[in-house]
Amino acid sequence: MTTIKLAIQKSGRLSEGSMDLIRRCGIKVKNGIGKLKAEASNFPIEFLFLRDDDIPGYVQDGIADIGIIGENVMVEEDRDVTVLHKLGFSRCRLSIAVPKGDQYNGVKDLQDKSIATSYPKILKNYLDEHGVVADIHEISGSVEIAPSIGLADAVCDIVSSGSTLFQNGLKEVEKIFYSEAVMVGSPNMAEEKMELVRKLLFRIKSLQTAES
Ligand code: PRT
Ligand code: ZN
Repeated sequence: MTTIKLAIQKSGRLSEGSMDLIRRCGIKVKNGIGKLKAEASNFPIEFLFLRDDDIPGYVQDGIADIGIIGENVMVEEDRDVTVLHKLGFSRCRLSIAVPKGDQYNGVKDLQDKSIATSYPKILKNYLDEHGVVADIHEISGSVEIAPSIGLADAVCDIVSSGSTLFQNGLKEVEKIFYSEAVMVGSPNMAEEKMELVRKLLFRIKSLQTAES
């Protein structure tokens, strides 16, 4: 029997929303969370629990058929995957922030500055579009402390409420990318699998219609 494999973030800001969506679709997950794999008792689907950054690659390579990730990760990873549906949770934005005492009049002020980020591709695209050349420092975590320890003049990081920036003495000056959770799929999925994916998407869309 055909089954589809759905890659979900193992633990983090997408995990709860992803599992909650599956449950609300009426899908019963057997042998629970915390493991690396799980199955459902009433839908031909298997779950793979992974780090979010690895999901686009797994979907591209067909290890998973579909996955749930933030659009920020999808664009940054730049793999051969297609967005099947926007899911409306884990909304956030990617923004540039500078120390709150700094003068800032516009994106041109970033010329020749150093900017710390975990999203070098999205940042570079944005700077290129605005004709600004800056020194992009790729770091994988704790981006917001970079200016206070002298590592960079500015940061480009995910913002939700804005309180992390505030606590680190930074002000948001450019909102460069808006993101929410999306379901992605491999562009060359077999038709029998696509049929199951359509069934799942139909349930998700019905939920969203009922809630709007
Ligand atoms: O371990 P793994 O690699 O799977 O997880 P991760 O640490 O890379 O990601 P995680 O769980 O932090 O976030 C997963 C996804 O959730 C992100 O890729 C975004 O699409 C989305 N998301 C939504 C967020 C936030 N909101 C968010 N607030 N991702 C990160 N943050 C962080 C941000 O990095 C910053 O440190 O929260 C802080 C800012 O929050 P505020 O509310 O203080 O502004
Ligand atoms: Zn990650």
